[in-house]
Amino acid sequence: MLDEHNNSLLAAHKRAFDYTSAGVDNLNDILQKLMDFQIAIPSWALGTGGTRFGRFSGGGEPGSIEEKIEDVGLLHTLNKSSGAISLHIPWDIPENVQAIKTLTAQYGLRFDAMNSNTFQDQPGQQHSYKFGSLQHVEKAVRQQAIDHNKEVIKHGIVLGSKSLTVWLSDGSCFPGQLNFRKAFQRTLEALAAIYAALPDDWKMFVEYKAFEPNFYSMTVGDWGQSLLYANKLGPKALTLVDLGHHLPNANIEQIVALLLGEGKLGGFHFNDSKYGDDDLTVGSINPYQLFLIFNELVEGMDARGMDHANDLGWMIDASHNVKDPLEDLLQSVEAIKIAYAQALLVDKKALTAAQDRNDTALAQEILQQAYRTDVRSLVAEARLRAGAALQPIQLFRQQKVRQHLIKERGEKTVATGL
Ligand code: LRH
Ligand code: MN
Repeated sequence: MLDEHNNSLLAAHKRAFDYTSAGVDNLNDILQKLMDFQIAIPSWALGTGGTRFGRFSGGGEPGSIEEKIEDVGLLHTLNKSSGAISLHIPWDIPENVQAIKTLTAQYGLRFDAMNSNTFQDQPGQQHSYKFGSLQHVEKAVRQQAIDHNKEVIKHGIVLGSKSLTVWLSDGSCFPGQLNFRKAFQRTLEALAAIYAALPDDWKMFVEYKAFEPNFYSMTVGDWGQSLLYANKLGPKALTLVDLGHHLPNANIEQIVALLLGEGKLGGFHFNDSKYGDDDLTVGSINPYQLFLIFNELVEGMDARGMDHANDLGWMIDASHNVKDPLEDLLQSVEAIKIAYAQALLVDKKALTAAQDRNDTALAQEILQQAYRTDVRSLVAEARLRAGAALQPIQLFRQQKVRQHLIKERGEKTVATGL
């Protein structure tokens, strides 16, 4: 199917690729970097998401962790760019670990960061997280949350994961509800207990968020607070930037540059948003911001001699209310690859020279020359050389994959997650 699809599109692709690649100096280096760049797919975003106002299921959703791995395997077969799955506990507790590892390996996938969940009360849970988890005024609640995170690490160790993402919904909804200083201190001590349980070769990502589900303060509310925790915890603790977790008009590319400069940037949850934590398709609202973020990433990683593909955590964190979840994820991966390719085209020497001469207009010309270059054929060529589809969504639709999934799984299957 892939070969038939690619052969039918090859002539048009070659024309576009020959045109765009003609102007590119380090072409093979860029294509290799694009082929190596893998983005982890969230296990909680393979079904239809919803809001408090409603959820409209699309059918054929994965009803088990096995089916979730199959769906990520399908994405990876189509774009050879989704080579990892990020699990959320307890939404995805692997019953038969060996079978799960074998299935995952069959699709050429690995397990990226494990995600803990102390933002929901599980059936039969002794203590409620209504007023927080690691920040909670009661030691027993904090201990319960610490134990849960240790459980998540254990699950990750047997699966071969090498990192834990801690996102805390902890905070307050009203002035006076919380003593910020004590909440910070309790959270730090609890994170330190979790940090102590990390194997030597693991990382802990501290994910910050400006608001929701608390609407007055969040106890890990912005990049500064996340950096504070990560610095106080130790070298295995790093910050995690979820693009949707900022206040309106925040300059995320500057935050990324500074965290990278400090050697404390751990990774990303890619998505897009216009208002709040909308978890929309990557690059669907503000693709220029995504390009500017990758421009800072390439510049900052090269300045530190970092390996683009492996030295940071590249993950999607999105929710699909109106699109087919798999098409939405294919579009998100494509948008990330396009932004990365454009950033690799920036003439860094010329930009630095313009900056050193305060030639602001020229600096913008150099930056937008790269942003306004249509790099889709470079990204497609990287897929072709990796044995994937030139046009993944086209092939997904041509092969009526969703219809097949509905026939196999039915209309009503619901995937665990948000
Ligand atoms: C919180 C968040 C976090 C996940 C959750 C599914 O908004 O971004 O990363 O645990 O979404
Ligand atoms: Mn996130």
